[in-house]
Amino acid sequence: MSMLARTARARPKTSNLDSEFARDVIAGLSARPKWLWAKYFYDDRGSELFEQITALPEYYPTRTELGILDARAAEIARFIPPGTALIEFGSGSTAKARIVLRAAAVAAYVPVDISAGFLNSEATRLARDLPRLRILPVAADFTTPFELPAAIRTRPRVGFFPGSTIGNFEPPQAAEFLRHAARLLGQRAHFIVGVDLVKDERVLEAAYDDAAGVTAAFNLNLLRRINRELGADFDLDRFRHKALYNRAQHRIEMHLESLAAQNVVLGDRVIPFTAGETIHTESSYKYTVESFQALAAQAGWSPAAVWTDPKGYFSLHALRLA
Ligand code: AVJ
Repeated sequence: MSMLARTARARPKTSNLDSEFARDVIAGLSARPKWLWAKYFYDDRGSELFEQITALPEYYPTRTELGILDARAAEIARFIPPGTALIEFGSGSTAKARIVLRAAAVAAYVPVDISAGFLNSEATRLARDLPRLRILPVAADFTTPFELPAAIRTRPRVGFFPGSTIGNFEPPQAAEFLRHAARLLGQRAHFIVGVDLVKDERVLEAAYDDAAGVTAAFNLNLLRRINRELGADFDLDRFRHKALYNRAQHRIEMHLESLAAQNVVLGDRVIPFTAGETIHTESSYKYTVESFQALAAQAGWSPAAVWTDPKGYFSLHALRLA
């Protein structure tokens, strides 16, 4: 089966009000406080904006993690036996995987991403650069159960989950995800996970509220997506991006704040906002090396190695099943 056929088939249609996207949006906007799933940021435009975020001077995670991967590629490769299938959760851009693919004897690369368009263009670029690598993209929401391609059934498996995307889960859901990943990857698997670390609040808040306004555009794009795909009438000029560090919960929160009392129409519903009311659109949890290892242990994963950068901003964990 061709890559395009596979992704086209797995891509859910979200243009009607019975879709899962519609149901999640209606449920979130009917709740108090209002909230939306961060995974819905990543339509094609959102994925592009996120790529721009990763290049911002304030957004340290991507370049810090790339630095760790570069410096430690040989050590990381020791956890990747010859013939491995490398399964990347929420792959986005393949920049990080490329470092691993260059250093280790990976036979098959399975990028899993919710954004089918972005997934396919990245897979096509990678295939051009690494013609001998078997690339098996899976367009799926990795937060819900999905199947691995049958072609990798007999291969050793290593999971790859960089970017601190695990920080988007509430800690109990992060543990549940790690348990699912253990089941999916199986018995002798390793898991390489990138985790952003607790640090100075000013550094954290700047990373999520950049001077150029790219993060603001990324956050507001969610309302644009709801307008386009669900026919809502959010006025993007009457909401603003807000980012704050919640010290008690070790998390950055992103919100969209209503600048006025207003009603938004979505299908047959009217969603009222008071002035200053917010929609909580993302949590990005920060861990210490120890607090993350404790979380992973709850899901059956033991620490095999951990690497950090000189400033202690970011951590990369190699886990194995105990
Ligand atoms: C892709 C979830 C790791 O939390 O840092 C970046 C997303 N949101 N700027 C993060 C994000 C705002 C990012 N993750």
